[in-house]
Amino acid sequence: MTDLTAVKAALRGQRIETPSWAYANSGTRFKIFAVPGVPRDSEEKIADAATVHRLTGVAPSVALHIPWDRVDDYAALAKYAADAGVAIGAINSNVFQDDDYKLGSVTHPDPRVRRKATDHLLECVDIMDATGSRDLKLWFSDGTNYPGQDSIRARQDRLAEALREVYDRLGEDQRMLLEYKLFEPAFYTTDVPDWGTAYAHCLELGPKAGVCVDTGHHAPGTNIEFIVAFLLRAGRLAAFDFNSRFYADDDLMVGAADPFQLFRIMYEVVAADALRPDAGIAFMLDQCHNIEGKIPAIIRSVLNVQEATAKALLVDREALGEAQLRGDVLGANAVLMDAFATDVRPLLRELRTELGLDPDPVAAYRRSGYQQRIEAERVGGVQAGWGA
Ligand code: PSV
Ligand code: MN
Repeated sequence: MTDLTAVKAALRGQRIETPSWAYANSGTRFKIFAVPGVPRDSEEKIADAATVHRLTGVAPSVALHIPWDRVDDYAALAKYAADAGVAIGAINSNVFQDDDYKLGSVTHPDPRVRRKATDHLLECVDIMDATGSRDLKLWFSDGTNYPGQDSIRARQDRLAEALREVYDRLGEDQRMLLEYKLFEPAFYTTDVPDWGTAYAHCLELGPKAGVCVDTGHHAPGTNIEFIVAFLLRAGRLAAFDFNSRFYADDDLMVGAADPFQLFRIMYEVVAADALRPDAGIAFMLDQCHNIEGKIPAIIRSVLNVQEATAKALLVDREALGEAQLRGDVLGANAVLMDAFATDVRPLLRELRTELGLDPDPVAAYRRSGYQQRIEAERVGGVQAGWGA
C-alpha cells in the first residue's frame, strides 16, 4: 500500500524550473509567428514565469539563456526576480548563434574561435556569481557535416580542454550540466552526441559536472529511463530538460507525445529517492511554444510533470519488489501499470486546494485577466524570440 500522505508531501516539495525562452516567440526554420503579449525583455519573461509559479506553486525558478537574456546588471535582475517571487535558475550558454561558430565553438579548428567560445562560457559563470545561480548548462551544437571534414578525435581533445578551463572556474557550490544531443545542426558527427560521451567527460572533470538529459535529444526508440537509472546509480544525473518529441527535437509540451515514457522516467527518479530538491537534480523544461498560447502551455507542462510524478509515487514499491523477486513478470508489470492507469487529477486538485491554489491552474490563468493585460501593455518595442 502506498502512503497517500507521503505522496502528497513529495508532490508538495517538487520543483520544476521554467525556461525564459519558452515565454518568447519561437518557431521553425520556416516561420516564427509573433504572438500578442509576448515579453520584450528579460524582466517581462520573469514576470510570466512568476505568474506560472503563482498558479502552480511548484515552479519557483526560471532559467536564463545568454545572450538572449543579456542585461547590464544581473544582480538587479536577480532582485527583480526575487521581488516577483521566483529565483534565477540555470544559466544556459549559447555558442551556436554567432557567425564564428560555423565550424564549431569549443571544438573549432581555429584557436581564436575556441578562445572566444570558452570566454563566453566563463562569462556565464560570472553571471551565475551575480544571480546566485548554481548551474551552468552547456549545450554544444559542435560537430561536422561530412566525413573527413575534421578530426573526430582532435575535436574531443579541444572539447576536454575547454570544459576543464570552465570547470576549474566554477565556485564551490556551482555545477556544470553537460547536455548531449544526437544530431542537429550537425548532421554527420556531433561532438557530444549521447549520454555516454557526456558522462565520460563529466567523470574526467570531477564531481561538479553532471549530465543533463534533454528528453528530445535521442534516437527514436531510445530507452530514456534506462539512461536515467544508470546515471542516477552513478551519481551523475544532474538535470532534465523536459519536452516532447514525435520525430526529432520537436520541443513540444512535456507529456504530450508520450505520457507513459514520462511516467517511466519519473518512476526511476522516485525509486532512486531523487525527487527531493536536496537530491540535486534540476527538473527543467526546455520547450518552444510555436502555435499554442505560451503561458498556458507552460502551466500545462508543469501539470503534466506533476501528474507523471504523482503516478510514479503511487507505484506500490513493496508489491513491485516482491513480484520482481518471485520472478512474477506479469505481476510486476501489473503493479507498475496500475499506478500509471490511476487518475491522479483529483489528488492533485486536492493538493492545490490545500496549498491555497486554484485546483485548475489553466482555468485560473484564463480567468485571471493576465493574458489580456500583457496584450494591452506590451506594445511597442521588440518582442523577445529564440535567437533574439
Ligand atoms: C538544444 O537543442 C537545446 O536543447 C539546448 O538546451 C539549448 O540551450 C536549448 O535547446 C535552447 O532552446
Ligand atoms: Mn535542452
